[in-house]
Amino acid sequence: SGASDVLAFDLGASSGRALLGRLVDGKIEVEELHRFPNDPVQVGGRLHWDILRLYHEIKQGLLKAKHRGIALKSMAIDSWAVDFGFLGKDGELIGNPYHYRDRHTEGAMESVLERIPATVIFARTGIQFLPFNTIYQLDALKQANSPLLSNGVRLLMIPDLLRYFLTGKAHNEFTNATTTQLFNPLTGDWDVELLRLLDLERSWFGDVLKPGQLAGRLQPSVCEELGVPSIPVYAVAEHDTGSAVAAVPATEKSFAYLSCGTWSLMGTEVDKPVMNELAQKLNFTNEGGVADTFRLLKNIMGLWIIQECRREWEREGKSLSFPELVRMANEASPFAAFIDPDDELFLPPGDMPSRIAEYCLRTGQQTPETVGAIARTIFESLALKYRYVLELTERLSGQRFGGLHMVGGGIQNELLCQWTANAIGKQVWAGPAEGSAIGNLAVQWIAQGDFADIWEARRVIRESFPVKTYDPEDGQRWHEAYVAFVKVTGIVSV
Ligand code: ADP
Ligand code: LRH
Repeated sequence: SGASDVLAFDLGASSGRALLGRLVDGKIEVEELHRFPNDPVQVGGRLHWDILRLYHEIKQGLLKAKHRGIALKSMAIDSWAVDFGFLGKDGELIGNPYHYRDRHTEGAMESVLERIPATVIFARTGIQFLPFNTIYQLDALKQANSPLLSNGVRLLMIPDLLRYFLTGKAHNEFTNATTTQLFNPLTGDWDVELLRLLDLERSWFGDVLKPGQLAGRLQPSVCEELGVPSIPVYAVAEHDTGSAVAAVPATEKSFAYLSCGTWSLMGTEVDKPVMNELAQKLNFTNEGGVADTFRLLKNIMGLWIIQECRREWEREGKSLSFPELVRMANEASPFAAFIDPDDELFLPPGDMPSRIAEYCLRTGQQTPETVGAIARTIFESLALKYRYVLELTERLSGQRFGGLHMVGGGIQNELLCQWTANAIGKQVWAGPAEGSAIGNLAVQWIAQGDFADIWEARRVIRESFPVKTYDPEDGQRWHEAYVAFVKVTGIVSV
């Protein structure tokens, strides 16, 4: 066991995992100590986090480290953005947090935008308009007279909440705070004016920790229960996308990335948020990052669509692995149909094959019928949408990128990586797959002085994990496909 052993918990939509990180001879070694499901639970038509089970799994991860004789120096948690829980005045969690894919936010964004112009919200936050942002979830709760709001005294984002269970200390963390669309990156604080306009309590929101700040230590009751020492718990980039981008093994200061998991997040890292009219019009976001950077990026629906197809096929009795789906897609015929992955049809959980059929019908296309044809339509359409968003990123940032860094579990889909290179006509550099967890580890090491800064961390990540290069092929064919894709989907071409 080394002096540099740190533990990262990364709670993704496809699973949660505990990754042990260790520095050996100037390189990072990782080991997955624990992996566990993170399935939302539907109750009475509402979709919830299974938050206490996740807390239980975090404790299991700590126990596994203990049983392996590992003396952890610290730990940290990251997860997806926008979701939150409320503490009551007794300091206890009120209810199970809602999952952002719950339908209770339907119409909430439109309703808020009738009261507050989009330009005002964007000028104060720089955050893209997504119907499930915390701001709209809160407004939906407000309109429904939710007891959460009448009894809640403190709002904690999911990693804030789990960190609170571990340490007894309630803080908000910066990267996640920005995703609420209630945080002002120009003042570096919660936006009191937006809170006032929406009649939300300023006192729900606490002091904001930056990634790398010490958040607390395991509290006595936890140490006693598990029989472990009181290790430090750090605030890292607790927004998983923030951690994923921290782990991009870039050498150049200005680079394009695609964090490829349940969501596809594509953009570039900037020193200052880009909050002009064009950014708002293209619905780009400026999420807080590590080392005082921002992520100028756009959400793309991502592999969620194939995940949900797979779930549907499973319900029908067809059990298919991701590698099988990739193989079947490869055998199907090319460019048979296109979808816009970001059509709102695909946001809620449900029967995706039927929704794809519905989309094709609506747009006058032949419906892909077989599993392979459906999977191919999804992967090709994602690759084509990546080209679109990469071009927007270049236009907005005034940069030309030599290639695209891909991180996240989706890079195990080599067909998607190759098609992405083909669609964008540039090299793709894929790795590491556990981007978020590795970014989480890296920020802990920066905090402890093992790395001087994020750039040293990125260099070590590059030297520690394989990065696979994909050269673009079939340029002409993919360009023709792009033209067809733009026409069918009706997305405005740049
Ligand atoms: P998240 O962190 O959002 O839960 P991940 O980054 O773990 O997601 O990525 C999960 C996705 O990666 C899956 O939806 C799947 O599409 C893809 N994936 C994972 N493993 C493989 C594999 N062996 N082959 C192809 N695709 C894979
Ligand atoms: C990716 C992610 C993304 C958010 C979404 C809710 O996991 O955090 O950055 O927009 O989930």
